[in-house]
Amino acid sequence: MKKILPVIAAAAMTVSAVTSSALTADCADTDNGYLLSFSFEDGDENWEGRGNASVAVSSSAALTGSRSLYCTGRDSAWNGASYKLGSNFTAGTAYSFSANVMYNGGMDGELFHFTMQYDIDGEAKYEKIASAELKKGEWTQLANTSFTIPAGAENVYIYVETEENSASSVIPNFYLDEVKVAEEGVIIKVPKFILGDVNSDECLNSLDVVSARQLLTASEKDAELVKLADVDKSTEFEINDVILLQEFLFGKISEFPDNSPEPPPEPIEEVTPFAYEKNKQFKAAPDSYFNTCSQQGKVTKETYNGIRGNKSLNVYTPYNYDPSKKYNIFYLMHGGSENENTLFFQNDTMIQNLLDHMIMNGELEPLIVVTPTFNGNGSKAENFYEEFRESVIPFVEGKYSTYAESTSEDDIRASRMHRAYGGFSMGAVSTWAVFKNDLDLAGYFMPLSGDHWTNGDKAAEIAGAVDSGGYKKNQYFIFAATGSNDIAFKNENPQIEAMKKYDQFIYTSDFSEGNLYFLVANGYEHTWRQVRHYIYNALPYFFHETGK
Ligand code: FER
Repeated sequence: MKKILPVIAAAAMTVSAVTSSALTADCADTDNGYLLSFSFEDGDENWEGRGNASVAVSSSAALTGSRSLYCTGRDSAWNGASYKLGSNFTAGTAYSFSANVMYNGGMDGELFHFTMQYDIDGEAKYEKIASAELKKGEWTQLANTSFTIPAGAENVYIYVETEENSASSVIPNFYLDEVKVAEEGVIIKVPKFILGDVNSDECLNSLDVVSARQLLTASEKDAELVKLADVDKSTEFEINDVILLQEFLFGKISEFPDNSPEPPPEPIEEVTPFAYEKNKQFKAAPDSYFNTCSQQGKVTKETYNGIRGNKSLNVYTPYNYDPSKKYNIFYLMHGGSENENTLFFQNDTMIQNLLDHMIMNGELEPLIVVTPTFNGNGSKAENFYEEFRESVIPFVEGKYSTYAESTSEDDIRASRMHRAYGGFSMGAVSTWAVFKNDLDLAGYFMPLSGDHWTNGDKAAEIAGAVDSGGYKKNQYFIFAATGSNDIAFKNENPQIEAMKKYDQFIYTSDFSEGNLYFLVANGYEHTWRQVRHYIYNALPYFFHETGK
């Protein structure tokens, strides 16, 4: 239905009638008196991860504006994104609730729930506010205009989760945006982006001209309003946009000109090609590679204050490290009863010498290698992935030059094909946990002599992480290794065999064709003196795929 709107032009004060197709929006009121409204443009707004899940603001997807809340690391269907309602909400009263959800991983048709948790007489209860089956990649609203917070309820949370009895074995990551709560009966609409609707009432009229003029002179301009007011999409909001808006409302122009800037060219892929072997056989590094090299890199001890307190780590920068260049980065974790110094300062490691020789001889591109630690302050191999995400990557990559444009989570994600994680023994345990929980942060994994520690199905959990994140087979690579006499062989080998049965993995050391390989060195045991040779074999295979 077309609606004819009387329009008063702010400049000319002439009355005119407009019949443009852009004006079909229902101009009846939109109730903006929300009791709560979250759009996640400036932060997580006190939303929290539920269970083992984490939440973080992301610009990878948005229903409105440019950001949403991204929920990752879910181990169970009940894990999700959660918010505690304040004391201004009254038990026994009904309200209108709305949340918008989108996911990319796993199967289509996942059933999502918008749920309330509350205590009655100290006992936790759960009730669904709204549910819907989602299509992958499509934002869907979960809403209920009349949901009563039960009488006597305390500690009331609203949260988003997925169906416990889902047919899919995958527990997908998801995005959440535009969560609103209003008085009972209020129909909370899915916000629409209407160019020129500067006062966001889903209706184009002279009031928008008034709002646009106010915005023009405002000292601080809201970025979302500027997007609505920049009707020619020039990325600048200027007087010209206000004039265009008036001309449009007068019927002088029937559409806004599109002055969008040319999109920037696709970035050139910065990976070097590599002659992979399909069935790489173990080859020991020359003994001389562990002696001091004529072209030495540098090992720098750094201290940082992270989520598990004050800790230190070591950073290897290659010979002629140039902070104006970008470097691939490999995080390498020690084993049990070892520490961040093990890899560089022991006779049976001296990894810096190995790296120096490989780089000098052109077998390895110059890269940064970091040896953090899972010791201390409640940190352990199985939970290091949290500190890796929250503290270690931001600290190291804020200081050293990698492919991360900034230390924002989005920029770290965007550079994941230039980031690797590996480790020995308990360090391998940490590697599988990083694969499971931080697959959005790294593309290459090197578990050496160790398996995935879980009470669940090892291979299913690792394959499940791929689906949760919605990754393609050319976006994650595992080069595992151990020795035939290594005590961990009996643990790692069955896990790899089980993983081979999953569609997510194609077994080969040619990473242009597949993504999983297990190198076994004949007779080698559970010791760095031998294990360090696996790095010589595996590391050159990393960082040659774009993931595109
Ligand atoms: C394994 C993973 C980790 C393993 C041993 C470890 C024997 C670590 C042991 C330790 O540090 O004590 O698969 O197999």
